[in-house]
Amino acid sequence: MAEKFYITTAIDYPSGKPHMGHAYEKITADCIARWHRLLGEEVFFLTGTDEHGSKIQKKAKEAGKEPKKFVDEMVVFFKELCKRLNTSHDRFIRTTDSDHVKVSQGIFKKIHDKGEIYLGKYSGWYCSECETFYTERDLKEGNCPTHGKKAEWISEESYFFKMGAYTQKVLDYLQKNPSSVLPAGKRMEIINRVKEGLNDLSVSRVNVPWGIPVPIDEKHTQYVWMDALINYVSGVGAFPPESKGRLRKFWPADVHLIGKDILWHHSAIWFSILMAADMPLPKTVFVHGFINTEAGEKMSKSRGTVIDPIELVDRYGADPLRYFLLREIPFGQDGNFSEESLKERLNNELANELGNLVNRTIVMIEKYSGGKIPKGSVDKALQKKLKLDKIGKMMLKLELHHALREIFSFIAACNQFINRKEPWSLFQKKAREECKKELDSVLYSLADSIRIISILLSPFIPETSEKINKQLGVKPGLLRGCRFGLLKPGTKVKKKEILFKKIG
Ligand code: ME8
Repeated sequence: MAEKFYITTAIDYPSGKPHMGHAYEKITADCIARWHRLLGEEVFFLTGTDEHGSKIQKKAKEAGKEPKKFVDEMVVFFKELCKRLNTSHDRFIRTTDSDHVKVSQGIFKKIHDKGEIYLGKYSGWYCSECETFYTERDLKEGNCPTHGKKAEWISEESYFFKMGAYTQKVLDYLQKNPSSVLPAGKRMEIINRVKEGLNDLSVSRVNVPWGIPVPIDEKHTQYVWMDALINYVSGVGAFPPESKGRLRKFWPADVHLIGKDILWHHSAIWFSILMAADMPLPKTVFVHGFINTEAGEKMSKSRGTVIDPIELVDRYGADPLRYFLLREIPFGQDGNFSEESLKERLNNELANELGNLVNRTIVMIEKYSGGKIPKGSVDKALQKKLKLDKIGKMMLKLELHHALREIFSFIAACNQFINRKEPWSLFQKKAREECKKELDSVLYSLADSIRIISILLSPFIPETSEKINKQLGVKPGLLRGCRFGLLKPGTKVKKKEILFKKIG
């Protein structure tokens, strides 16, 4: 039976249009999901939107709309983003979906019925931008430590989750499981915070009507994180005991992919909730870095440095944007976005290295072999240049940028192979049997290598991979097809338009 792999992104606040951070998270998650499909695993990839809570309620009011109408309109942009980026998600969940509401209430009730939720009064600070409670000590001159916006004072009746009681359990779990939070530095960061102790968490609001009603007291709505985090369970199935196959098969998640600002919510809070609900914990919470401006600053609406990812796709195409983000930014670290660097990588790496290799090879097969892949054997020295094991290990360690660099070194090796073998000279001398044989083997080596390159690149730049397959006349392959010599001689190649147009 195929192994399963379940990956999620954070679900985005549809409070404004999607930004580069949203695009980056979806692209990286999609690349990982596609890699695991290549491994032959059964993959479930979940993304979506986080639609309740005071932040959305405020934005809807500012827009003069009912919250549901507001999110219905905004979600269109997020779905459009996924489509334009070519993400292969299995479900786009909205926290207003009725199955999610049911599951979210089910988990709340289960924890309550176990005696882990009690009624009390919350008095403290709250930032509606990140929907997070803060103590006086957390704030920076009265402002949210993450957003710098003024925190508001809240004093109201609230249900509390006894999160304080989970301090030691969460700490033990983090310490015993090196892969629970990655990269390692982020795990240490969270261990140190949890060591300071967890407080009981306010999990309901009486003054935020735009939320899921608390199942045991409809005056209250569920705290938006107590609703949003549960999407990872509802998105892949339903809450036990109703759940049939899917939840049982896919839970726990293999990877929750998130940005660094929400690590606390995904480790301290989420781990405690799951422990209270008697559910297994995710295998890895992977924290990616932030995309900053060219100058290394946070993208900001007021400074006009926010870039619309859909506009970038319009200008350059999805694959160049995907390639740039996956190659340029070491996965797990912050990175800067620069359109100039994107253009450089598009012109030099995608057009000159990859595009040229494919184009030259197809043209030569047409000219020197009547458009059909000749019979030949793959050059042994060239085969050795492909470090398949290394690439596989890098991908499992989520070193996406290293894996992509390694695939491109093989592309460079193929280009060097053409220059060294000079198929055009061999063609001139084709009357000599050994030259004809050598020419056939060079062409076969190149075509077979490109077939393998196309498989390896399919998680990174899927549209390009499809185009290469069409030109080579082959079907999409799996990782086990990355063995040399599998390309069928006689296959007809089809020259199409070049893969990447250079941009001035
Ligand atoms: O936090 N670069 O939603 P969100 C990279 N609804 N990633 C970034 C980024 C940037 N500049 N800015 C934000 C939320 N992100 C909650 C999540 S999950 C149950 C609920 C990342 O729309 C951010 O870290 O503010 C998060 O992982 C994702 O984008 C959505 O952020």
